[in-house]
Amino acid sequence: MNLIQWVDFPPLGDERGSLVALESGKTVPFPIERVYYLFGTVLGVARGFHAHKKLQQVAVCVTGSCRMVLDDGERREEVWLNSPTKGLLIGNMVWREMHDFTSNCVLLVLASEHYDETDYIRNYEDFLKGVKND
Ligand code: T46
Repeated sequence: MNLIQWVDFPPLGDERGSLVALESGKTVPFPIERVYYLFGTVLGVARGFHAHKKLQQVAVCVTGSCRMVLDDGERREEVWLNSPTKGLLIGNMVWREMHDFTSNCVLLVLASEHYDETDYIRNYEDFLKGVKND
């Protein structure tokens, strides 16, 4: 399976502008239990640096851009999130880092579970051990 998996959000546009609908289990491939967004990010400051044991997410930059690094313990790839019509699917047991946020970036994240700090793996060595035991 590809490490980088995009989810397309077709814009429903007309002469007034564009609209994107995000539907649980349809445009988004899991039931959405939580939505959060990152904004007011500080230039030069990176975020993330963790993996999740169970959580699946789709991240979409609704405005601005950032660079997302994904790492499954064997492969490390990076992509730019810079379109409100393209979401990045981030599976469980994938290390993620977010870099180079533009000052206007709003990163919307759709999550398959409620917030649970015990689902986070925040140490890279622990993540690699977890991947091997999976
Ligand atoms: C992820 C990337 C893309 C909550 O209380 N509830 C929440 O739903 C979330 C997401 C965070 N928090 C608290 C936990 C921390 O005290 O908000 C604070 C900042 O969270 P964190 O340092 O984990 O933020 P990021 O930007 O490093 O990571 C976040 C998500 O936590 C993570 O799941 O995949 O965005």
